[in-house]
Amino acid sequence: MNASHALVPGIAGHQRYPLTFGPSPIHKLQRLTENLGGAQIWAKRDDCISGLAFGGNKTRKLEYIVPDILASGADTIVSIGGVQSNHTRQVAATAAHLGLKARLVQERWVDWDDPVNDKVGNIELSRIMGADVRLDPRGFDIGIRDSWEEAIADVKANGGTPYAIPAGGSVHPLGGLGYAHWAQEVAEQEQLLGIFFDTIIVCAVTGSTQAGMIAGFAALEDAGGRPRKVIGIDASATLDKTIEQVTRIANNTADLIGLGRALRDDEITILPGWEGPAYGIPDTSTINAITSLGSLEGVIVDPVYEGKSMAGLMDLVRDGRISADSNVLYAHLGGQLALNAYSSEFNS
Ligand code: 5PA
Repeated sequence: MNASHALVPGIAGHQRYPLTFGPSPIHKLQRLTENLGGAQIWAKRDDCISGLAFGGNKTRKLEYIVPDILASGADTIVSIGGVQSNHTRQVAATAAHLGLKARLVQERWVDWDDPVNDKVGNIELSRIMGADVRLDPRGFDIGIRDSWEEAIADVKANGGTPYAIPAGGSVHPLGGLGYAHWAQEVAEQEQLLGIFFDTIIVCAVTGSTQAGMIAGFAALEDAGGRPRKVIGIDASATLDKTIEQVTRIANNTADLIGLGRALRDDEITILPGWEGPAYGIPDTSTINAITSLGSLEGVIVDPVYEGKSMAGLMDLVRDGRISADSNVLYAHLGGQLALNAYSSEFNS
């Protein structure tokens, strides 16, 4: 497959409003590769993708949602996440960039009593960017939330015109397109680097990141590309819901890009084992992954998402479940700002 064939058919038919600098960089994690002694490990850095409040995976998803926001004539984007949601921070940045208001519901998704949890990191930045941030005591669930529907109704009742984006942008009809585009970007970068990544590792919670990748890579494969595995690492600790949501969004995204078939079961892989005791709570494997990657590479991952997917990658490479002749691409999706609320984990 040459570069001109490295296209996800159908993605070009969807409008994209640029919020990113361009393709996110891919680089080798050489010292981690040597340390684990197996597969070759590379990272694609969506944490370095944008100048809008540190970017991350939601910025890429929002690129395909913004045209619809602008067409709707809305004046207020309404969205939801946990107290330290990366998604709501990226919605706040996008709203500021577009000159719109943001109304953010921050639920108590994590039982985490760090005294600065609702003051620093993501939530601090959302406040700086002028979002209307509302704390809500309700707990974690990746589905549609009453608190979010109440916020939408409240904006309307106060004369505003809301545009609603669900948690993680995932259940939004266009939520998977950003990562279908990511698949195309990977194929183009592979041509430049002269490498083929047979295994992708990605953190999964609300699902549209992995779902978009699955749809995008299926389209590349159907267009004659080599098969590869997209391994989701669950960080929701509600695995069945995440599998169901990834499957639904992957099929919806496949329709949007004209795949012309349903996705097969073997195209959807989400592994448990590194989610820790609950969503948002790290365990020893999470903390070890964070400190190992930090000390080996100077690359930072967070305790809610990327530390868990990195812990999964490390174990899968170490124990040979990912074979030593593999080229692995770790999708770094951002999220480091939440570390500000987890300093107690790194005091020694
Ligand atoms: C998030 C999500 P998905 O929700 O698309 O599966 O992505 C998981 C994920 N890595 C992985 C980072 C850094 C993330 O922020 N974050 C949510 C948020 O509110 O921030 C949607 C849960």
